[in-house]
Amino acid sequence: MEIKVLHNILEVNDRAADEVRATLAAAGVTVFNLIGGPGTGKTSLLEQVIPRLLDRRRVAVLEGDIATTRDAERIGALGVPVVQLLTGGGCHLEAVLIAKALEEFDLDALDIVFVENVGNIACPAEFDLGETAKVAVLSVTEGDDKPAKYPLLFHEMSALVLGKTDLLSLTDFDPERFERDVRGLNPKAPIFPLSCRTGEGVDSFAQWLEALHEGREPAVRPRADGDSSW
Ligand SMILES: Nc1nc2c(ncn2[C@@H]2O[C@H](COP(=O)(O)OP(=O)(O)OP(=O)(O)O)[C@@H](O)[C@H]2O)c(=O)[nH]1
Ligand SMILES: [Mg+2]
Repeated sequence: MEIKVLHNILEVNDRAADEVRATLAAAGVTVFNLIGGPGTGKTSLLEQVIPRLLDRRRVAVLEGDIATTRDAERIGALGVPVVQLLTGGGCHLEAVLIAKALEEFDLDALDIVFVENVGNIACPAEFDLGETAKVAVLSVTEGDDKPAKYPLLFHEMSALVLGKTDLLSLTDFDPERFERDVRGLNPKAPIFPLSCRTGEGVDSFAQWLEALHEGREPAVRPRADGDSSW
């Protein structure tokens, strides 16, 4: 008897991700997959960035959470289309769910879709969603050791947002050690220190998003000297 083997969940996911990628390419839509632990400031970042894009770009959001529609309500208040994806316990989003959710949007009427992944620094990095770029979202209050302890995300990311810089002086976060660890894992991805409380640093991240959408920036580029404002 021939036993059928489905090799692994990642293989199935990768096939769905390829289909998502093809659909997005045909529609000219750029997708940013925001990944970071619970409470690092992913939704706050979207609340800051989206208003900076809206006079030039048509934006929509897929909100991933285990439970509640709270983040989708926050994004809905910005006046952009949003779909809440509830995993019901799952710790990451998968491409099949993204494919289904994208059917809710008129992709020809969009430029940029943000995916806010489930708050988790480890599992979401393993799953290709067909996105244009993965963006790691960390904050200074989590500690500077997170890249070294959870390396996959930092290998996979095209950019890194380091949020809550307004709180830096209250923490023992060491920017030099952090950057050294990040560069050991990913020599090229730009790092954007910023604060969603003061707005400092948000403009340069928004400019990177647009440049990548327009093809002026590769998904991963070397960090320009003097980029850091911490
Ligand atoms: N001081 C300060 N607080 C911030 C900043 N960004 C976010 N916060 C706060 O951090 C908390 C979590 O922010 P969220 O944006 O909800 O975080 P999240 O990553 O979307 O959280 P989950 O979706 O639950 O994973 C909130 O109380 C925010 O007000 C910042 O730059 N500075
Ligand atoms: Mg959130």
